[in-house]
Amino acid sequence: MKKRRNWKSRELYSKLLTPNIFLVRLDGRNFSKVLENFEKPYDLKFARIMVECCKDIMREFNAGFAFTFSDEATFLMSDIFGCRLEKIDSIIASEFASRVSLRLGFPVGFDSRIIFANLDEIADYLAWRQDEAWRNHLNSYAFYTLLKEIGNRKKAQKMLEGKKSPELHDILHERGINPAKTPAWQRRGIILYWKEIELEKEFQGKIVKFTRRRIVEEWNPPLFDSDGGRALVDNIVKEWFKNG
Ligand SMILES: Nc1nc2c(ncn2[C@@H]2O[C@H](COP(=O)(O)OP(=O)(O)O)[C@@H](O)[C@H]2O)c(=O)[nH]1
Ligand SMILES: [Mg+2]
Repeated sequence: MKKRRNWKSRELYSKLLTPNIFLVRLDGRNFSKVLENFEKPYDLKFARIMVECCKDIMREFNAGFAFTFSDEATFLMSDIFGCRLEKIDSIIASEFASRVSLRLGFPVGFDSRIIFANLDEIADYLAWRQDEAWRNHLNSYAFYTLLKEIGNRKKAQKMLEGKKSPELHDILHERGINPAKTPAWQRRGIILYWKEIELEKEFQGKIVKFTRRRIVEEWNPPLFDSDGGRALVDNIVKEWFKNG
């Protein structure tokens, strides 16, 4: 048999490892095009699809939480696939993308990256993504409001170029839109996490108590930069460890 090069040794990245606990963030590829025919700036149907797919991933890989807005989702995970980075990135992205595709009814893709975070830094990471959700929200509402008014995408984009949050606020207020009154999930994102709930059922004539882990969907999360937000994140992490 012809001698082959040692191809196994060319799998140069297969030994890259993640830490034991890490965050994974997925982002939809080309979703400004993919969601062209969906409700703008926000489509509740699409947000529900993202939430359902996040729940699937949480169950499949016992993720500690999922935080999603727009076409992105972050998961807290520990020690899967021997912490092999290529495996984790590719499997989580493909498992998520296949589920979103099935629910949308056409094929879509997601990229994936690993983020190193200590447990006491997770609220800060989430606050960072929540800032992005808020910026997106102001931008999208301003863009679609101007587009409706002037009917020209390029002109609407031009009018928003270099505008900071207070100016975007003004554009919306002048047109009767209060960006602090839109649905909370559009401004703050949606967090999903595990909670142990007590249940009881009758067994051989007796009431038996037992606990079950359920995923809670929080469509109105606190600001992760607030005391309430940090306390929620602490609890989520504790609950995950208890059952991990
Ligand atoms: N119509 C619609 N579009 C959305 C919604 N959520 C996200 N998107 C689109 O998805 C894009 C996500 O941003 P980004 O990842 O930077 O863009 P991408 O590179 O095209 O995926 C947004 O700019 C929107 O165009 C939604 O609920 N409705
Ligand atoms: Mg995207």
